[in-house]
Amino acid sequence: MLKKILIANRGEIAVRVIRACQEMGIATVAVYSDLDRDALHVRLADEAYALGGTAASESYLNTEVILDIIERSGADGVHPGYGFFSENTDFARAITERGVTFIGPPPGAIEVMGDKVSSRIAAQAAGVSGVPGTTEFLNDASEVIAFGEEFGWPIAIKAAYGGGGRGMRVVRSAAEAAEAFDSARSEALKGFGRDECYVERYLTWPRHIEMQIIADTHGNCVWVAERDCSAQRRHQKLIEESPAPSFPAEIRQAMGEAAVKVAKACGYVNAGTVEFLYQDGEFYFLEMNTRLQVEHPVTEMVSGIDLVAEQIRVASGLPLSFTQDSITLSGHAIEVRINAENPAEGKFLPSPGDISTLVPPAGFGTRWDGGYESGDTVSQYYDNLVGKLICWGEDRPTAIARTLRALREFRIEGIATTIPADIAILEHPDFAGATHSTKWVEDTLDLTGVTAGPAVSDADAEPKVQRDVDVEVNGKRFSVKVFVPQSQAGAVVAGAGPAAAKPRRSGGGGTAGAAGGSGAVTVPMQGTIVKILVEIGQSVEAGATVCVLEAMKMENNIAAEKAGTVKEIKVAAGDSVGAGDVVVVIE
Ligand code: MV4
Repeated sequence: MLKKILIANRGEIAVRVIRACQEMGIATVAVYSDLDRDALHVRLADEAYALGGTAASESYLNTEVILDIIERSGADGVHPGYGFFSENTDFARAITERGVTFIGPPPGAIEVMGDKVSSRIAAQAAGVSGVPGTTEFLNDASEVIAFGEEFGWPIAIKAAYGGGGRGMRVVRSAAEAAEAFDSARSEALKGFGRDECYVERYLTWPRHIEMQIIADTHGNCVWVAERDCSAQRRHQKLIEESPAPSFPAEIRQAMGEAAVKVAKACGYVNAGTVEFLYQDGEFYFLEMNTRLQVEHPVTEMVSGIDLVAEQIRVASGLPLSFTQDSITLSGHAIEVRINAENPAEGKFLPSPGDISTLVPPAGFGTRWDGGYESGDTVSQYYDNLVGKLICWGEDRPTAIARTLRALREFRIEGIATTIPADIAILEHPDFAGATHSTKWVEDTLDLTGVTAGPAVSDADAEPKVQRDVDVEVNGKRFSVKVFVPQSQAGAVVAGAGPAAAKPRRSGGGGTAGAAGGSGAVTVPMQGTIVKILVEIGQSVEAGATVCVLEAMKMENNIAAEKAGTVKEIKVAAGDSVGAGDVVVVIE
């Protein structure tokens, strides 16, 4: 059994792994960035080492520093959590080359499943089909039309090297094929650097169901239970549950066996998840996640299996502590992700800040996997997941009622959270009736009446002033209110001149700011610069995009508000920026 485990992560998953280690008598080593010096995971670990740096790229993704801390701490195992290095083969190899155990799958399995095309081919070879479609890359729109005529409309054009739905285009008739094919390819090229696309039948109202599997080094590979993750928004999961509602036992058995086939096909070891789309009694392979997932607790609550403890056992060379036949599933579990986002008017704007009060709910069947306590700060530099509330009941209605009670009991102040939106989802008859699909939150649920939770008391921070800003998100223009620290209030914000000077059309969607702006182009919200689209000396028109900002989990085009010549570029791709920061200066 491993003796000392370094957790190469932060937040709630780091806390989760530390707890499992402590219950197993394994020493724990935490790592922390400058901002996380006093974080909960640091407070709970036996030892803690500074990574230095603030942004993830400087700290939790700094391979060299982590490898050095592994050496200095004498850790004999590393748990990557999820995100960060959890699916990075170079990181896994660098660790195992040093004789230290990577608590996860073999690098080869990560590689096969990390690429959508190879994972589809591997699954197909194992007898597990994806949605009917082509495995060859498309050459021109005529092939799209031929496929649609043969398999029926609508169809989906997908980026072979894409993910998260980006680059996906739905084509409803031959007339739409050419334009859809071109835009899918150009978005794929822009987003992923590769424009290869393929085509599938489009499932109009699918459920997103994933199967938890775990395999040891003694030839045992089992499926544990499925999770329904259909309550999503822009490919971000909000609520997950197990078992999947209205899911026949024979489908569960067939999906479980299919997931095991896929795992065995790539020589999988440790915990993993095989994702499927489910519609009209049929399921189709979507992709495999070669890591422990955020939503693993719902599986633990219905099976009684501690998946992290099993991961550590498997990594230590021990067999699974259970067999396929010994697994018994009981009751119903629901997980709600509590994010530091303001769901008001359905906008889900990031809401980092100091948590003045955090008192999680408790009681029968109520679990809180949190990464923060009262007095901690949610930073704009990391994922804004505060924690997960997981509730168990002997049946789904009870689990829903318990989750609603717990959400209403939850006390969290100082930041806005997604709790009001979670309550709206759980109260909705479509959710209770399990008639929702992956499109329901965005296409059907009406969140306009939803407001942020208890008053966000932000007394300590610098007073903020409201700025009206027009931003472009995925090609669509939004008018948003941003609250920037008073000291930055004078900054001119891209796409919106000084609030006072800007006549706003009713219903938002204002035009770019006054041409007479200072020429300092700034960003309206915190985020990370993805790419710079101009050069020093280049002439730009008013409204031209000068850079792309990743924020709110999407790419936002930051536009010049006046024509001129680029005089100064103050940022580079990968830089983190805060609301109001100047990124480009135009003369
Ligand atoms: C689909 C689909 C319907 N039909 N493929 C979106 C992200 C990517 N992982 C696959 N996705 C989808 N592929 C066909 N042929 C619907 C989706 C989809 C989706 C899938 C899973 C979870 C959430 C989703 C949200 C929107 C669309």
